[in-house]
Order: sequence, then structure tokens, then C-alpha cells
Amino acid sequence: MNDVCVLGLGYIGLPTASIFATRGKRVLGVDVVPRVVETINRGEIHIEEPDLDVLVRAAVHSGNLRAAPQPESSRVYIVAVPTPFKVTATNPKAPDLTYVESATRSLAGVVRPGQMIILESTSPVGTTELMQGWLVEELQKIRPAEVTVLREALLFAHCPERILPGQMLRELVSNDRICGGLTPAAAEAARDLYRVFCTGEIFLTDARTAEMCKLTENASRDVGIAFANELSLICERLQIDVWELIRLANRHPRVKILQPGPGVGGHCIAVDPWFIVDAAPDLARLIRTAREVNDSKPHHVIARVQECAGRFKAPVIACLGLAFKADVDDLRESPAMDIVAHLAAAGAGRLLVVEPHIQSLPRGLPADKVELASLDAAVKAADVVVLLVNHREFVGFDRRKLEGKAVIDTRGIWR
Ligand code: SAJ
Repeated sequence: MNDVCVLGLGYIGLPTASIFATRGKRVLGVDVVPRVVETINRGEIHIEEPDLDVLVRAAVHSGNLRAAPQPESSRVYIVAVPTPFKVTATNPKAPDLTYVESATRSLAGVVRPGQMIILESTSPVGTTELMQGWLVEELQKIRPAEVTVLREALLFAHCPERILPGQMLRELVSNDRICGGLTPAAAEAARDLYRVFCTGEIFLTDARTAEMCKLTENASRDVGIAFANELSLICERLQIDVWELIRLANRHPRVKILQPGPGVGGHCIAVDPWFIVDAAPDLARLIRTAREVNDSKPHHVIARVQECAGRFKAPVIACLGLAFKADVDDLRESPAMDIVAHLAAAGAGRLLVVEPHIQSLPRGLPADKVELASLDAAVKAADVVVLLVNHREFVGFDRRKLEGKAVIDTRGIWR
């Protein structure tokens, strides 16, 4: 029997499955996308993350990691599927638990008494309890005689991941972890599992607190970035260099202001705070406002670029970066993507995009209006240079090549 079955082989599931496999566990990785299953079984990867290729290759070649489209019976099941949001009649940003639900239901045919189901996906409070309900519902359909025994004998826990894209493999091992069980026994069993590779401290709690804890961490960062973004707008009006201001304010021993940027992207911080707002819309006022401040920042950048481009007859605009943050290839919820798409739709000028982490123009950007270009070529041709992502390649760029260009540096790297 497998030790661990990981459902969802994305940014969280794949490193987690691989690290268990390299620590001697027999792991089955499950993904509904056939290409992902094939790629991993070849020992290759479908996402970009430093050193992940080496880890996956080692895991697959050791014989401890294989991928399949369906789960099989395993001592532990880890659900690491996306939890996006969806539009409902009352809430345009309501949590969408479809993937968690179908992954959970897919376990009904394979679970055995004593096995454990862990939710790693960032989820609204109450999701782990919902998972138990979905599984019982499914068992009632296909294994009615076993429902009572299985309901008592399955362990459920929420153990949210906290790893930072770009340094996932280090953080996977060294970060402290929270294990929240539907029962204390489930939390303890989860702790024993993560001890296999986690060198950080592991704290036990109940599932609801663990769910809220993960949302709170990301909402806290969102509020912090919103403060910096709001400052950037105020400073622009007052003609103060916001980065210099923050650098100086941060010399106070108890002040730690984050950095302004073109907005907040990624599939975590731009999404998770809405799960809190959805749960308590009347109370989550600051959290909602922070989301709104951060979501409005790209519009401010777009307006600035349009104003700048308007000074030229046939403006050429170089947009540097599409990823949601530095040194990653992830374009999910990226403010840079939004900004370029809006500029294209508005016909702001000829758009040259530089993104060292992708090979072809992503879906979502019109090929007739946006060209992918090299850094040197784009800057050389541009009237307006818009720095959207602080990728390593851009930080080290020879700034003399920017002379005579209108420069909009949304990350403050070329000050
Ligand atoms: N950003 C700023 N200014 C800052 C910091 C970040 O504008 O000072 C922007 C980034 O450019 C990016 C966005 O915020 O667009 C989010 O980037 P991030 O590096 O803050 O966070 P993520 O989304 O890569 O990862 C977060 C992390 N959460 C926290 O730091 C509390 C990570 O630990 C979580 O595991 C991850 O969310 C997740 O999966 O939830």
C-alpha cells in the first residue's frame, strides 16, 4: 500500500509528494491533467521553482514517487488542489470549493479504517468538516454497509502550507507548521507524518483555528502591502520618494513597512482575504478595504502609463515583467498581466513585453497588439519603459540605457 497519496500536483502538491518520496515514503501523486501525470512519471516538471526539477527527478528515479490520474488506497491522503473564487448572486468573490469537493469524493472507493485525510489547500473556515460530510455522503452511495465504521475510523486534519514561491524547497522543510485536527488524535497523527521532513516546530490545534490561521497570515500581509501602496499614492501627490520614506521610517525599532508595487498578485494573498470577508462581511472592514486598495493599484499604474504615452505620437511602450512577483514564472492573478492587457485593449501604443521566465506570449494577451521581446531590444525601441516586476535580470540592468526614456518604475528598483 502507498504511504501517502497527494491529490493535486501543482505548486504545493508536487514538492510535498517529492519530499516525502525522497524521505523513503511510497508516494502516489494524483492529477486530473494527463499531461501533468505523464511529465512527472518521466521525472520532469511542469512548473518552475528553483531545484524542484532535481527533487522530482530523484523522487521518481528512486521508485518512491509515481503519478496517476486516480487515487489508490494509502495510509494518508493529502489534498492540495486549487481553491479559487467564484461569482455568486450575493458575492462576486465567493470561495469555490469544487476541486476540494471532487478530490474528497474521489477517495470514497479507496479509503480504509484508520487512514487519514489532510487538507493542505488554503480554505475557508469549516472546509475540513465539509470534507468529512462529502466523503460520508459518497460512502453512503457506494459502500453503505461501511459508513458507520469509516465515519468513526477516518482521521481528518487541516495542515496549511506556508511556503513562499521562489524558496519553496527550503521553506517546506524549515517552516513551522500548524496541524489542526477534527479530533486531537487527527492533529497528532498529522504531526507525526510531517515530522518525516519538517525541521520547524509543529503546533497542534483544531481544524477551524488552523483554517483561520492560514487566512489570517495572508490577510495580514495583504493589509501590510495595502498600507505601503496607499502611502505610494499619497507620496506621489506630495512629491515624496515613497521608497526613501519607507527606508527611513523602518529605522524605527518597531516599524516594518512593506514595499509598494503595481498591485498584489499570486494565487494566495490576492485571494485568501476574501474568504474571511465572505465569512464575516459586516466585520471584515479593514481586510476588505486592503483588498480594494491593492486591487486598485494596477489602475493607477495604467493611468500613469497612458498619460506618459500620450506625450508621444506613436508611442512604443516596453513593459518589463508579467509574473506576479520577482524571479518566478507564475502569472496567476498577476497585476503586471492585468496592466499589459488593459494597455493593449486601450490601444495605448506598441507594446513590447519582456518576461525572462516564459517562452511564448501567454493566453490573455492579444498577439496582434503585444510582442514578446528581449530586454535590450524592448528598452532600445521604447519611448516609455514600465518596470512591473523586480526580476533579477531587471535589477541588474545597465540604467544608462534608460537615458532619454520616460521611466515608470513601479517597484522602486532603479531609484
Ligand atoms: N508584494 C508587494 N510588496 C511587498 C511584498 C509583496 O507588492 O512588500 C506583492 C508581490 O509582488 C506579489 C504579492 O505581493 O504580487 C504576493 O507576494 P508575496 O511574496 O508576499 O507572497 P506569495 O503570494 O508568493 O506567498 C504568500 C506567503 N504568505 C505570507 O507571506 C504571509 C507564503 O508564505 C504563503 O505560503 C503563500 O502566500 C500561500 O501559498 O498562501
